[in-house]
Amino acid sequence: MKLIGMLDSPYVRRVAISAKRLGIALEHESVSVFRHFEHFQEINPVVKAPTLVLDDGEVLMDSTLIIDYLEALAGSDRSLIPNDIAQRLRSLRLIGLALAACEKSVQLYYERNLRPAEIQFEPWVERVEGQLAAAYAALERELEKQPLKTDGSIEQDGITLAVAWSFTNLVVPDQVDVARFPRITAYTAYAEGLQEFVSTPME
Ligand SMILES: N[C@@H](CCC(=O)N[C@@H](CS)C(=O)NCC(=O)O)C(=O)O
Repeated sequence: MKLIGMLDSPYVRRVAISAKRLGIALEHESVSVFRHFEHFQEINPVVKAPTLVLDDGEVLMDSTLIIDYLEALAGSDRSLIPNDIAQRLRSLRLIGLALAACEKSVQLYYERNLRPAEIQFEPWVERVEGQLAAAYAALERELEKQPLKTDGSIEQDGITLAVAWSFTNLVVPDQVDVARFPRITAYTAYAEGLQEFVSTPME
C-alpha cells in the first residue's frame, strides 16, 4: 500500500506514524497537493492528502478513515484507541480537538499564503484564530485533568495531539504562546522523541 502526500501535512503525518505504531508497512510518495497538483490528480482526482492507494489500486482518503482501515488490518489487540468506553470517549474527544486545531491551522496558513493580501477578510481570520486558541486551551485542560502516559507508549490521541502542535508551530508559530500550553508542549517533546516520530519528520 502506498501513502500519498507530504509529511508537512499533519493528516499525512498522523497516518504515517499510526501505521508504524500499528506495525503496517506503507510505501510513501511525497506528492504535494499544490506543487504536483496534476500528478496528484492522476492518483486521486479529488487531490486530498493523505490518499492511500491499496495494492489492488483502490483509493482511500481522509486520515481518520485511512487509520480506521489500518486499525482493522492490524487487529484489535494492536489498536491505538482504548476499548474501555470512558477512556475511548476521552481519546475521541482529544482527537477531535486536535483535528480541529489542525484544520484551523491549515485555514490560517491558506488564508495567509494563498489568498492575496488585499482580499483577506479580517473577521474570518479572527474567528479562525479564536477557534484554534479554544481547541488548544481545551486540550491543555484535558492534559491537566488527566496526563497522557509518557512511558514509551502512545495512542491515537497522543499521536494526533503531538502532530497538531508541531504542525501549528511550523506553519503559524505566532498563534502558539508556548507559555500558555506547557502540558501540550511537554507532551509533544516526548512524542517527537519516539522512534516513529523521529523517523517521520515534517518535510
Ligand atoms: N479531513 C481530512 C483533511 C485533509 C486535508 O485537508 N489535507 C490537505 C493537506 S494538509 C489537503 O488535501 N489540501 C488540499 C485541498 O484541500 O485542496 C483528513 O483528515 O485527511
